[in-house]
Amino acid sequence: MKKVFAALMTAFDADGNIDEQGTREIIRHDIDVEGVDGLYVGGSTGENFELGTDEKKKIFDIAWDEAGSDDVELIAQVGSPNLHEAKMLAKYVTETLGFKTISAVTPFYYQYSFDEIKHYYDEIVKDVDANLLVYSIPALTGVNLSLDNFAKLFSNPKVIGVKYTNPDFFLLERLRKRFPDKVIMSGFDEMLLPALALDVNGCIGSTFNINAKKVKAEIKAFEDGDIDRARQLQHESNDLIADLLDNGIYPSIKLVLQKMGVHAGYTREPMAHADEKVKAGADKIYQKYFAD
Ligand code: MN9
Repeated sequence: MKKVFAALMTAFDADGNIDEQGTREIIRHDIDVEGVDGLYVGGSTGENFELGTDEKKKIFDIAWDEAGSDDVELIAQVGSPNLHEAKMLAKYVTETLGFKTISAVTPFYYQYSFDEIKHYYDEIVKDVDANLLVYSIPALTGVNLSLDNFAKLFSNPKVIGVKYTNPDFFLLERLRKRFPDKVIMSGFDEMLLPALALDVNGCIGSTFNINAKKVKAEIKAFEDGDIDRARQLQHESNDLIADLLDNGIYPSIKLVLQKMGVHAGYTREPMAHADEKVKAGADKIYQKYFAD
């Protein structure tokens, strides 16, 4: 069966410090209640690009300590435009901790040439015994990789695939056909069904922190050939996702988790804390989709 990974959230206290206990509770909820197959640690959903290096390490420490011996796969996102940091974190998660798979966002902010991007990936994997998934999210990074760019990145055997957070399904189809053995993980939860039709290997997403059971049912329906059922489940998930996006996705997922008894804490500034309107919106979402 295709794998479902939660893009792990980070719980922060009201001052923006990492709330270790809350983050552990999110991990336990994802594994024990949602039944995810894996966790993607240190991604956008973990507010990773708001963190300092020691804080990034702390998140990896918490995830490894809490879930390292669980029957789930763990992926550590180590990338950023700070290549020295990315290389150090790659070593840290694989050697000090025991992550087998790492991922790195395409370097952003400066408009790096493709050769610079290729060099970045080769450097990150060079001295570590780990496989890497490119994290491609053009809407947030501005970095668009072409099919030939992917071919060059994938020519490094340690670069085993991509977390594909991109609505370009023509490129997704071309990638799948040209690289049947590479791992392609779908990154837009609301587009899972068309991605399944193009034979992705699984999915990684923020909303799977609260909605993984329905997503697993959708994947099962798809694999059983019951496309009507799979489409119905995607419609239901997308009603939820549309409401979450409308109310502010990260604070809303955290507030829904809170309602589920998980101390998911606050988002970190500059991401705004939930005000009364957002809290009321999240209450409504919880009542509509999760209260029984
Ligand atoms: O990890 C997530 N991407 C971002 C992937 O949050 C930037 C997705 O799960 C989206 O949050 C989700 C809603 O658009 O698909």
